[in-house]
Amino acid sequence: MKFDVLTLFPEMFKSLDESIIGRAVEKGLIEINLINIRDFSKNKHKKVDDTPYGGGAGMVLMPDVVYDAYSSVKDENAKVIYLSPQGKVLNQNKVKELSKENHLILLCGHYEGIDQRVLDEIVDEEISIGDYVLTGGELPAMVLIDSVSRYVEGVLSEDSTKEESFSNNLLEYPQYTRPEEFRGRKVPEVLISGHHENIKKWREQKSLEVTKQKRPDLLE
Ligand code: 4FD
Repeated sequence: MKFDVLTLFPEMFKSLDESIIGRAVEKGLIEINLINIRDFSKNKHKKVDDTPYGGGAGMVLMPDVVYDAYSSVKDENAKVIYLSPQGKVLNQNKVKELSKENHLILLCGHYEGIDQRVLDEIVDEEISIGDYVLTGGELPAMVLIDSVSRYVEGVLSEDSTKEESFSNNLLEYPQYTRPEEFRGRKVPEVLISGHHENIKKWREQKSLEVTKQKRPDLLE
């Protein structure tokens, strides 16, 4: 899976060098290519934005600069995603669907906005990571890269995406490790019993219980 990220702040993506995503990049399972939109400014001062037609506060990213950044990576088979609070809210089903793509181009906007004409020209899908506003689309792009990469073959161990939260519309059962007693709290007896069938039943029961208590909306 290849991710091309169009951003004014490529340095923000350094956190993806860590842990599981960092390892997936090293192993060549995913590729994260950062494109600094500013590199495509035609201006000697590297200007990328201008005042909005019609007046008002703030600045607007100029369409030609964004289009040239896009042109440097575009490919017929790529899907272009614009991260914005106006997009469809991301969920695990959408994540799974996106993981079947080979090439995603992620466009990170800003509070200042991007000229609508270049959005109309290049964007295939507008996605939001939740109903709140951030200073930029970079954190949402990282959320998308992380969540999608988990479904790329080889990134996680064999069955770790099979039993996790949301995979069956239920939350995960609680986990325990040593010691058997911590501050007076004991590990549930059944988990120590070694009775695999009872353990399975207990975990299913707990999954349902936890979901009812924390996220009843998932059961509706
Ligand atoms: N909820 C999200 C995405 C981006 C963002 C921006 C238009 C603001 C929240 C386009 C307005 C981008 C989200 C940048 N905030 N801020 O996914």
